Formats: sequence, structure tokens, C-alpha cells
Amino acid sequence: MTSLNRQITLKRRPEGYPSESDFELVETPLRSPGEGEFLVQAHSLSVDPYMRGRMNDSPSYAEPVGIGDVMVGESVGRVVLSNHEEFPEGTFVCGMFGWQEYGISDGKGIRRIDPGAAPISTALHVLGMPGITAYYGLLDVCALQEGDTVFVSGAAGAVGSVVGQLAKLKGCRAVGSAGSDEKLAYMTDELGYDAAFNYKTADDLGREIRAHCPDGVDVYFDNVGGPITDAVFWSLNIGARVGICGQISQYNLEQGEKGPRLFWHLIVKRATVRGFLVTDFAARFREALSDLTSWYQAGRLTCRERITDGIENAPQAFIEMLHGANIGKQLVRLHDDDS
Ligand code: NAP
Ligand code: FER
Repeated sequence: MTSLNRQITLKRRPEGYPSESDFELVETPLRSPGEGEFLVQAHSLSVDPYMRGRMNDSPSYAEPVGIGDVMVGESVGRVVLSNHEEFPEGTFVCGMFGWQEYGISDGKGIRRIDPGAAPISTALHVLGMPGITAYYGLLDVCALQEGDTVFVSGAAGAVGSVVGQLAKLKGCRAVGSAGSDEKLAYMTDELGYDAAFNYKTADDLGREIRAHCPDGVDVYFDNVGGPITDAVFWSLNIGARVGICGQISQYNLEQGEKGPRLFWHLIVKRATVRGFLVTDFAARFREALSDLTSWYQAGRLTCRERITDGIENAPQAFIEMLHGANIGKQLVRLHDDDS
């Protein structure tokens, strides 16, 4: 084991899309875990859209990452030194260790993972935060009913890929948009979406939605916001439920967009729009993970990974994900010994 820990810190706050120069790779001495603590060697790190918000110094948002601080993030890894009875050496864990190769914890907020149940990296997507987001966002927030037509924006990513599969599993029609033809093929051929279109090359988003959702949209699971969301509003059915999961089209804008004002659609459609955070469902994570794990093990739920190697490439992986390079979940692999 090394005595140095490589970390990625926030060097400056980006304007618009982040660039690699907004981050810094630092090496710090690795301290030993104290009483009641354990040391984790991270195997895979998750890079997620919410991290862009944490790079801003915005009072209306979650606590910003400080300049010079290690970037926030969830990773999976293995306990390599322990002074904690409940997390002995060799335990596989998932937690908010940040963008670094090693993390020290006292066990609070740390989830044990069973490497026999599924590859450990799945704890960062289909069997973790994005999967739980899809599960409660669709089943609870959007109150999914059998037979619904479900439209998903950002449909080939970590959350969207699970939403489409769950909609199919529950007997619904699933239609989605994504930004490349390779993503569309993944959606229809591997995830089971009934139809998919490329929002980047479509001439008329409204026409695409009407063509693929001829009976209108009962549930809109929104990962993206902006023009695609404006277009979906025109196709909402009476009693439609819109779950605002993410608005990634807005996260990197220097100037906020002023879109069409479409709330009048909600009147006659008696539709509901509800924003939510996965953490709203923290008390029920276990229930979602139990269902998701069963479906995964039965081969009814899958997810592709895009893997970038090395902590030094975490900023690049994050930036590429924001630009849409990932099909499925974007991960950074730090260490590949799963044993
Ligand atoms: P992801 O979909 O795996 O990756 C992000 C994707 O966003 C990119 O691959 C890209 O795909 C798409 N994108 C980027 N810029 C876009 C734009 N201007 N217009 C349309 N699409 C754009 O990410 P994820 O982790 O699954 O997250 C998806 C959304 O859910 C995000 O908005 C995130 O903030 C939100 N989220 C919310 C919660 C919650 O608790 N509410 C939890 C997790 C995630 P394309 O090729 O399709 O452009
Ligand atoms: C996300 C976008 C925003 C997300 C969380 C947030 C977990 C907001 C978090 C907060 O303000 O606490 O994708 O994913």
C-alpha cells in the first residue's frame, strides 16, 4: 500500500461548462485510521451531474465544495485497514468518499455491499443512487399506472436507462430522447424502449413526441429540461404526472434560459408537476434496493458502464459526461482488484 493519497480538488469555480483547469490533482500523505475508523481503497468513483451544482457558490443550492477542497462524490471500494468492528478489513463499501483514491470513515452513511450479489460498481448506478432515483421518481413521484405512456428525457443515461426498463417491467409504453443514434439503438435494442429519437437532429421535437406517443403522455420523467420539456407539455394527457428529476440542459448555462411559458397546459390537463430529490426517500432505500437487486439478478434490469481509468482523469470523465459521451453510467476506475 502507498503512503500517498491522490485527490482531485476544486481549483476555481467554472463559468459555463467546467474545464480541466478548474480542478487540481494533489498528493497528500495518507494518515492511519483512528479509533472507530477504517481506511477504504476506492475501486470506482461515480461522476454525476449534481456535482456541477456543487462547484457553484450558490446560496439556493446544497453546500458548495470549497476552493481547495476535495470534490464530493460517491465511490465503492474495500476496507484495507480497520479499527471498526462493523467494517472489518475486506468489507466492500459504498459511500461519499470524494474524488480520491483512499478515504477514511467512521461508518456513518456507509453502505456495505455484497460482491457476490452483483459487480460492486453497480452500487453506483443500477443498484445505487441513480437506480433508486429512477425507482421512486417513477413509481412514487409519477405514480406510474400499468398501461401509461411514459416519456423519458435523458433516456440513455444512468437514471434514464433504469426508468425506461422499469416502465416496461410495469407494463407501460416507454419512449425516450437522447443525443446520439448509438444511444437510440441501445435504448430500443437493449433497454426495451418502444421508441426513441435523437433530440439533437430532430427537426421538430413536438412532431417526434406526437409520432411516438400517439395516445399522448401520461408520465413525463424529466432529466433534462429546456426545449424537450417545452415540447412534451403540448402532449400531456388529462391527469398527467411530470416528475422533475433533473434539468441538465440548464446546469452549464452562463445565462439562465427564458423558455416558453407553458403552465397553462396544466389547467385543462389537470396535470401535476413535482420536483424531487432521491434523498427524500432515504428511509425507504432498502426497499428499492431489494426490488432492483431481484430484477437485476433475474436479468430484467441491465446497465452499461462507460469507464475512464485513473483518478487523474476524473475531471475529464466528468466533463465528457456533461457533454453526453456516456452511454449508461459514467464511472472512473481507480483500482480493479475486486477480490
Ligand atoms: P446521465 O444521464 O448518465 O448523464 C448525463 C447526460 O445528460 C449526458 O449523457 C447527455 O446525454 C445529457 N445531456 C447533457 N447536456 C444536455 C442537454 N443540454 N440537453 C439534453 N441532454 C443533455 O446522468 P444521470 O446521473 O443519469 O442524471 C440524469 C439527470 O437526473 C440529471 O439531470 C441529474 O441532475 C438528475 N438526477 C437527479 C436526482 C435527484 O435526486 N433528483 C438524482 C440523480 C440524478 P445526451 O447524449 O442525451 O445529450
Ligand atoms: C441532482 C441534481 C440536483 C442531484 C441532486 C441535486 C442527487 C440537488 C441536491 C441538493 O440540493 O441537495 O442530480 O442528484
